[in-house]
Amino acid sequence: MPEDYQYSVSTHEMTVVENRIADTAKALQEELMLYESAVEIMQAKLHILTKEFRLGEDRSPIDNIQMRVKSMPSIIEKMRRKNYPINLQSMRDNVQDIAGLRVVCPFLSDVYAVSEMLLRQEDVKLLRCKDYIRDPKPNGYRSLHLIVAVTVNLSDHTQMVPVELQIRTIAMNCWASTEHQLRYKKDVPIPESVEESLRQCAELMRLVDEKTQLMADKVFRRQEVLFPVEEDEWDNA
Ligand code: 0O2
Repeated sequence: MPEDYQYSVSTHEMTVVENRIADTAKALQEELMLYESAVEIMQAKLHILTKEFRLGEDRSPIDNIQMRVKSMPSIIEKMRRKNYPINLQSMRDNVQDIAGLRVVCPFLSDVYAVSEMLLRQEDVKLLRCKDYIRDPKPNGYRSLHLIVAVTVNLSDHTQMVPVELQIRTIAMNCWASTEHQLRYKKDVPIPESVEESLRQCAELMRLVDEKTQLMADKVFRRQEVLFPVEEDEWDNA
């Protein structure tokens, strides 16, 4: 084979590979843009609810919101861990927590109230619900997980994009953040004594949630009793 022919074949091959890499990078960028948009839409929905509550009730069922789009290395790590094929379609089909929001609520009742308010919205469809509050993980983890599909309107079409919502109380968030810190290296197991202490802390947090809920019930009911006029008016109407 003449030398320059060999060279031109390999250049062609290089161009094919380069084009393929460029196409994949563009497709990934477009895909991640969809997840970023979905997070922004959900964030806007939660901000609207917060503002509405602050105007009407002086208190919001949402204390704070954190959000993120999973990084590419973290998506690939999850697909490897779960033995999913590593490609774009597999990512779309199997990884539903690329877009994620964590909603922290003051009281337990707020967790379910926020969940109901979001699921009532027409452009939010529930795909999956995992209630780790009613059914905590063996290590003590508690949180309400919803996978919802949110409508993203693009220039020429509409797409439903999955978003994971973790809705939890301040106490549940405190436990999960601490546990996450202690488990700073996922592949290194923590001692059984620490696991046990974490389970005990989770139980303490459950009691905190119970007690704070009781206080909230008393305080908010007391406010209703302090201003009974409107209620009487309604009763007599
Ligand atoms: P990151 O960086 O927080 O996103 P599935 O998604 O259903 O296929 P998975 O991943 O087991 O499978 O779902 P699961 O159990 O509902 O939990 C997903 C997320 O919940 C985790 O995301 C954590 O954010 C949180 N989580 C679940 N269990 C625990 C726990 O024991 N401790 C703490 N601190 N958080 C937990 P990632 O992907 O692990 O990481």
